[in-house]
Amino acid sequence: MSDADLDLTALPDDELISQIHQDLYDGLKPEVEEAVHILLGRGWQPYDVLTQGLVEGMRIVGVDFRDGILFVPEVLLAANAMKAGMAILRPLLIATGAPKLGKMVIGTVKGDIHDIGKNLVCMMMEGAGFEIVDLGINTDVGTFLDALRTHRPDILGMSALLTTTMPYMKIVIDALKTEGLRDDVIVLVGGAPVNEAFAQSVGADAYCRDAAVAVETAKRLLTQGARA
Ligand code: B1M
Repeated sequence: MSDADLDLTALPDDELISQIHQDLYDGLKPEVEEAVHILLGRGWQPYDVLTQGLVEGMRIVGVDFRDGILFVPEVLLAANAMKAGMAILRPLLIATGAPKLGKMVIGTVKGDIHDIGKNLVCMMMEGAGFEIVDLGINTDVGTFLDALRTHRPDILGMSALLTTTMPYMKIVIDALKTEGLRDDVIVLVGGAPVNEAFAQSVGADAYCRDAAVAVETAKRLLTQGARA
């Protein structure tokens, strides 16, 4: 049966989740959108659709990208399909009516154009009650500094997906120190190649493995009034 003939509504939940993985892999945006709607219609929590469907699907894409089975054009299609699914979930994830907890400025660092994970962090933080100033991708140190001065956030978030761009986090943190801004802000870092030890070595306050951890960590450090 071709994908076009497949009736997604007829699939039980577990098969529909597997189908999302397949459709994400194949970059089939309308099918991913339809499956997300179906699961929500069946009463699934947006967070479960996100993590079990979209994030897991993108993990599988990442493995085959790494192994040279998928290439940039295919991964771009997958990323577009993922973003379309996230766009459906976004209003649901942020419409919690949670009281405002604080403000975060966040960006993907210079040289890096990966934004899916960062966008997910933005969505989850917004849902938890944080005001977000998203600087986007390829963010240079001047843009980070300007945003800190303009928006005076409680938290600075940085994302890097490449081993070649993660050192840029240290450039930003060093600039914060030079400019006397480091003590004013909690610095959280994340992204696939980043880890706890790296976060410590560059002088961040914490490493966040995923978006949910980013929310927990932000709340915890704000409560503790922690700054580096
Ligand atoms: Co790229 N890419 N990519 N890519 N890409 C990776 C990162 C890679 C690991 C793939 C691989 O080889 N397996 C590899 C990096 C290898 C390395 O550095 N060691 C790689 C490469 C090599 C490249 C290019 C160099 C390829 C090329 O051109 N030859 C190129 C670089 C472009 C550039 O940035 N200058 C490139 C390009 C692309 C696309 C444009 C095709 C596309 C990006 C589309 C987009 O983002 N709009 C893409 C994609 C999609 C990926 C993979 C497959 C998936 C990334 C993703 O979206 N994951 C990725 C493989 C992988 O990561 N396994 C890969 C899903 C997302 C939900 O997870 O981003 O990890 P993640 O975010 C998580 C956590 O990390 C954390 O929370 C998020 C949500 O839970 N988190 C934070 C992230 N940021 C945070 C910030 C925080 C807190 C938590 O702040 C508080």
